[in-house]
Amino acid sequence: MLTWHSASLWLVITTLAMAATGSKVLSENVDCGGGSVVGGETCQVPPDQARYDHYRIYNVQFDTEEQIKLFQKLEDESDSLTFIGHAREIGQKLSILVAAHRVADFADLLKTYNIQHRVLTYNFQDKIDSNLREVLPDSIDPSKLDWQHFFHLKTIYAWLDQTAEKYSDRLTVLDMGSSTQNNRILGIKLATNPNNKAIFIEAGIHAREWISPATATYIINELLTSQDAGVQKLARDYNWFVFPSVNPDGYKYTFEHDRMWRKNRQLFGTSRGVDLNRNYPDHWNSTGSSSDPTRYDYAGPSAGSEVETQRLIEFIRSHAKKEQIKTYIALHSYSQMLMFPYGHTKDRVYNYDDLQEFGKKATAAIKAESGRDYVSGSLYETIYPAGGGSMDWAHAELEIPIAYTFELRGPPDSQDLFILPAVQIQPTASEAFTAIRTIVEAAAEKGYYK
Ligand code: 0X9
Ligand code: ZN
Repeated sequence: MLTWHSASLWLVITTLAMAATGSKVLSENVDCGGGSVVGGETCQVPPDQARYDHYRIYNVQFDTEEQIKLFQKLEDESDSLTFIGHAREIGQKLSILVAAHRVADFADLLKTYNIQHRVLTYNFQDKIDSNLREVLPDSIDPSKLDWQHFFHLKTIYAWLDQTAEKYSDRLTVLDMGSSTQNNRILGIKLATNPNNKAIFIEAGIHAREWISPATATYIINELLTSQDAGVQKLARDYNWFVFPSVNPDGYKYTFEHDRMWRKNRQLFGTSRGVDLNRNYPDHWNSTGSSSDPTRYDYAGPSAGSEVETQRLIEFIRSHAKKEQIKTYIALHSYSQMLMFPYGHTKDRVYNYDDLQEFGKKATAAIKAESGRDYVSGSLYETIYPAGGGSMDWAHAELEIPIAYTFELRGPPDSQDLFILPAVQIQPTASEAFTAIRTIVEAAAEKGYYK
């Protein structure tokens, strides 16, 4: 008879052997969660998926310096609290995803230090479950791609191919190369006139921000099919480069294993991932990023260390001048913001006044269209200091004068964080496109595309 000790030793040995050979866990002798070990076909191996059952979202407000210091320390020392932003100033509100096993302890802390707060969500897994029901299977025909559902990378890429075939006079699929895990980084070029100035749109650098790739495909579709004379003019007068998923490994991982994954999937010993929006060679690792691979904002071992960063840098370097790229747009979520450089300092870019003016016009256009409030300003002033971002790099190194980063829906006190319900895809993408159109038209008036 096996004793408890020898049984667990057996488990350790088999597990190690399986890990070493990379073999799959077998369906026999598996504890399926009911506590009893069953064998054979009656028991399914649970999928390797992160779960967020009974995780809560708290929205806290800081009224004293002491509270701010306390929460800065808390963010540093805890990996079971996911801060959406950092504790920085009095009056600031901040959302924090609290792991189920920390709820009591966290609630006690709020009480002890008299911190104003609201619970936005009691069971974050519910939000994820409904969101996953809004994904169409990766086996669907790409012609079924719409803006009422979310789509796997495979479907998005098949849709790019199919659309390029349909509009072969204007549209070509471009390949930046492969990611860390050998997924392609595909995008499109929409061009009607080689002399046009060009606009570059980067989406999906943060894996969990699914509204970003969805907005990218929406924009491509609008530019091709809209009956609006203004949109048709935009498609005619400018050439467009749109890359819906510049972090394809991360995007796939959010569908298969962890809906909340943000970084790429590069391996660093026991943990994975570089925040690709901290990895660019512009004030790299100077502020608002981490040198610790376990953190969500890990800047990487060196500037431009990541394959995905290198592919994008090479692409922009070789196309910016030749294709006259004058506008760089990075799509993120959430918080409803429209931001321009710099990210690393409160110093102002040479065209600060223009970027501020176009940003204000764009947010007013969003307000008029949907009633949504977006805040605009320099990145440093609007969200938080952050160095090594793609937009700052494009503006600084390649002198692309019009550069913006969007934080799309939901609002700063969203109950779902990055898990935007699919009914919001169409209106979110539409208002983002309206904002881009407003920026481009305003910049054209000021002579930026001469
Ligand atoms: O932290 C980020 O990278 C962005 N926010 S998000 O919640 N989408 O992760 C803010 C943009 C920082 N960007 C640059 N410094 N360019
Ligand atoms: Zn982001």
